[in-house]
Amino acid sequence: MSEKLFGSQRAITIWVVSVVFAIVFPAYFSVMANSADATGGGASGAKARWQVNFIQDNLTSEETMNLGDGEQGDYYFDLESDMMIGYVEITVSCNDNDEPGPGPGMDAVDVETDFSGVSGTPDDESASGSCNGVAAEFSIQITPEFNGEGYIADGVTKSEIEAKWNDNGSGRGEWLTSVTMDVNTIGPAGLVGGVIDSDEDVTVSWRAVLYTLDITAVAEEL
Ligand SMILES: [Ca+2]
Ligand SMILES: [Ca+2]
Repeated sequence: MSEKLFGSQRAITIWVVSVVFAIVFPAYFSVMANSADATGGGASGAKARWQVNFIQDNLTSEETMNLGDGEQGDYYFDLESDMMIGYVEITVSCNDNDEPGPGPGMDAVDVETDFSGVSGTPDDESASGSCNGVAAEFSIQITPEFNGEGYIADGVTKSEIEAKWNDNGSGRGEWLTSVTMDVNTIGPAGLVGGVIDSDEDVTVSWRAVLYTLDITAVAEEL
């Protein structure tokens, strides 16, 4: 070390103080950061007030089959997504146009799902309904509590919000809906009844509600 650098007692004092600060401050902030992580449960930032929005997209598909009495139709929906999956809606609809209007002649369907080909294997659904519009309707939640509505989150970290809204990879794969047709007719059994009504068109439609997160800090109100 040259005499120029340590030319005076004051210069030495400044140098020593600088070294002390250089060592102490990073250590101090490191300890504070670790402490914040321990209480906040996440690596990114402090607890604050956030506006949480969901940027949404829909994936839809639809298939119609003509089914005779007792016939089963298998309807497949392949769902792949890079976005998070909020929920999936399945609607089964049919209209008995051979004997319109409610009554004993109205056709009906039994609906069963098989979600064994879907990641996370959601619980299967089943229902029966008349062919007078929507015969069966299911909504299968993939991200718990997701309904698409934005909200204000207070006193949490950003990473806590990101951890909450996650489909954990569920919902991808082959969604199978099986529909069995029950043709009814007011005509006498056999030939005449069969002439009046022997089948019906059944449409299954799917809507997958997808989302990405949009989180922005909100200034505290004074
Ligand atoms: Ca009918
Ligand atoms: Ca019919």
